[in-house]
Amino acid sequence: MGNCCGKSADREDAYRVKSEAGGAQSGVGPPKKGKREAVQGIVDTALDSIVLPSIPKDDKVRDYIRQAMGTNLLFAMLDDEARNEIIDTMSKQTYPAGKVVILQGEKNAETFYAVESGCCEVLKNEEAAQIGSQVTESNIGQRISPPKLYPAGTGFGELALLYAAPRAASVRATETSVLWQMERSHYFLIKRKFVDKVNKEKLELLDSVPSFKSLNPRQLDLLIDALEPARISKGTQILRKGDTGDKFYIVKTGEVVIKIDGKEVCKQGPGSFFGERALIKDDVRAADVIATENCLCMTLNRQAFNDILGPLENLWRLEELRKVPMLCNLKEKQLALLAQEVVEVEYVAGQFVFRKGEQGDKLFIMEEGQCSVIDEDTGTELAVLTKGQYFGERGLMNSDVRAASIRCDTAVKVACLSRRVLHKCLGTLEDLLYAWRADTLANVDLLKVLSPGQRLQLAKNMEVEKFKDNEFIITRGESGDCFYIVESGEVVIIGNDGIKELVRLSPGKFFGEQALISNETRAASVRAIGPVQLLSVGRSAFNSVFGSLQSILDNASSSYEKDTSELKVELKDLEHLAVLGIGAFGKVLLVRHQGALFALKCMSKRQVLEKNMVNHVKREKEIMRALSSPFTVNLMATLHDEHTLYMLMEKVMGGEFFIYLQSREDACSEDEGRFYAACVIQAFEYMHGQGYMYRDLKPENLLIDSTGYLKVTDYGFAKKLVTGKSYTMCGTPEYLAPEIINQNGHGHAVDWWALGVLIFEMCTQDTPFGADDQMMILNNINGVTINWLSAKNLSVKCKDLMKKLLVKNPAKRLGSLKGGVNDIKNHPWFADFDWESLSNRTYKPPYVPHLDNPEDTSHFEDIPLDAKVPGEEEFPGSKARKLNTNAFVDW
Ligand code: ISQ
Repeated sequence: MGNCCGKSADREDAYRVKSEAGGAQSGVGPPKKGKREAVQGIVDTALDSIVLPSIPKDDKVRDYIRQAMGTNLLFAMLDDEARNEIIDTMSKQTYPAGKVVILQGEKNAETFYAVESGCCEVLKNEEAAQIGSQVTESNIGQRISPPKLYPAGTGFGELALLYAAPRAASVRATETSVLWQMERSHYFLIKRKFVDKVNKEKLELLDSVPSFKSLNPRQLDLLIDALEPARISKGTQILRKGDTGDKFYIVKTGEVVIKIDGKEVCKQGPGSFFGERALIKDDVRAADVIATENCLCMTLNRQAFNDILGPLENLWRLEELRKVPMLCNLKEKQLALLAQEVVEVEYVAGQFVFRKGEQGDKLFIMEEGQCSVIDEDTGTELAVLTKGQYFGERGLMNSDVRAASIRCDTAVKVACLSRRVLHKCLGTLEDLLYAWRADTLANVDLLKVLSPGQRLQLAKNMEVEKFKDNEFIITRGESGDCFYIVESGEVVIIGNDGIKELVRLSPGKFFGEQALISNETRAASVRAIGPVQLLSVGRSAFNSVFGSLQSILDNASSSYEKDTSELKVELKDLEHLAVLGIGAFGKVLLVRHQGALFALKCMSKRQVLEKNMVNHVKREKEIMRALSSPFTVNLMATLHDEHTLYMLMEKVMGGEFFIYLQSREDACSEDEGRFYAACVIQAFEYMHGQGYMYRDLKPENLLIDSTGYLKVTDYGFAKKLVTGKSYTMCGTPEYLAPEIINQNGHGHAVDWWALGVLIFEMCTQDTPFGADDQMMILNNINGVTINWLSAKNLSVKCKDLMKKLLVKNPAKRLGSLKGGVNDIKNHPWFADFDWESLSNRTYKPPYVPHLDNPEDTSHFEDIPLDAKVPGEEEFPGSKARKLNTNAFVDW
């Protein structure tokens, strides 16, 4: 696959591995290209070990270097301070005429060169580039046409500052040349410090705005990306009294003067802001604002704000709704929906919001002013209500006879939510309760085999059972036939000694699920801690609705649903049947274990260590362990022996999607592309929901299962990200999002960018940013220069979706806005797509691989079991070196 099974690249079209294309089903179609290798830069965690040297140089040299950095995208974002800092680190080297600076194919290159004096020329050995053989000084090749020279004040080799790609061509000094070298680690650290500084400044600016006080750190992070810099020159009128506007300004540097009717009200400097009301509604500007100096402002417009977080006033209301116990189980999106529907009602002092004895069906939240809760019969004041407090919540459940009156002590504004609106948005609270229970059931491994509809049905069939403090719910040794979910309160599982508390289970947790399959003897006792409410369902009740769970599990089309935590596997029990894939440091085999078939990924410890991939494979293991979905390849077990690491996975027998696409004569139709994109969206929705971003989407990392559905594999670059951003440069060049290339910090939005690239590639057999060399690809991505010519026959809707995914600013990209993945699922391109049937796998896939039997490997390349792993020859003499396998003790 992409990383494990791709041969390392070493030529111009560098990261493509040409010989592997075609595979089992090469057909006619356009010229085949090889698989694309993933790349990786410095990982975040290595920052602390980087030491920055300071090498003196005079101003003239600094000017040359600055000129060489020029407008290159890698330096474009840096300010003068950061540029100077990086120039400080550069070291000097003099090359006599004819000396080679860079050798084509060189791996692990890390240096950018700036020419102070002399000149260098580019040379290329085309033949070596074609067949991937080694270039040396003696077969260095010819000048390229047109010739490319690097005179004083220019620079070359900048790709190496991003990641370790083999050098695309050689560079040799044509005369004595003085070059200054910049190292990747120094560039990375300075860039990182710079980005941190910029983001910190932006955060401080946002933090100082009172209206944003209710925003949480995640929301503020999102806004950081939406802030747009605006350089305003001295004398410019920024706002004009009486104009309407939708832009909010924060002054970062410079000064503005605020004037009303020509009279100066005040002058404001850095940190001040104006136009705040424009974020809520079209603001009729109340004053003139004029720049008295050149200013740098950060601006935010209402549309961007609303797309990202929704209306500002709703955010505050959402926070308030969350405090109402009856609504606290609702999901973020449901609360957001309600917040939108809340209406504001105003009362004057002395007016009653409601009176004792009236029928009520509304919840109220105080927004402004003060009310008293009074018992009119006795004339007593029971409580005082101010901003943020709520009342009348029982009216949401059923018509409530108000137990007291609410009288306004001052003018009052309340936010009001009625039962009718709640029902309209989300259904009855009873429905919501069932939905919540169904969600909980989705966490039970054994029940993942049920469709969402079946889980809802089960939720409705569950009984409520109440237990008192200390009461035993289950006793060890008794035979049980009931499965339980904790709905409220807490229970404790007790150890074999009958005393030791093993674990406490809070609402949403469950126990006893094996009882749904067989009359299990309870392995432990479970006791209530305080009053507890449980939901239960017995096996016979379950069977009467759904039939036996065991037979549902047996009939499930793939093995992902099975609880494999108890799969005890020993290497000697695995029968090797065939090779499914082969690559840089291992093979994937089809194996049999106790009659069941699996895929076994085998990775040489030596190769993993020597290629510095220890963290990569460990991360892949941890993430695969954490994930389990029909749209991801699921891990059953990990094993290792003296030389090899193993990952036992479910088998996916329809072949690699990359090979399937290559074998087609034409691009996918939009219907076909839509289905495959939908599988990836389901996978990402699940992964993102678990907090993981994937970061290496490409056809090479997708497998077709026996039913024709796609599964995502290869998790070496996936990462859990709850808040904040990641800075590690990784992925596959053609699929990299701009924020990865710019190293500005990236999050889940990179996967939605990659989805845009995938849709383009599936539907055009071309890539949107493709170019002859990698730096050009990266420049195309950075400038969002899309090759629309290749997509000219695609529908307007398809192009519109791609345009909305291939948006440079991650904060404005579809999938990352307030509607999340639903914005993609609801895009017109998916208008007639049946998402429900995709998730319950009744959707008819466009292509179902023909498989004669479960062991049929005809969709994979025919590789003998004893085939050599290509990477083995890459480290000559490495076999003689002693291997330190300590790195794998926890495998
Ligand atoms: C088949 N099934 C599961 C995983 C795989 C990984 C690589 C190649 C083939 C595979």
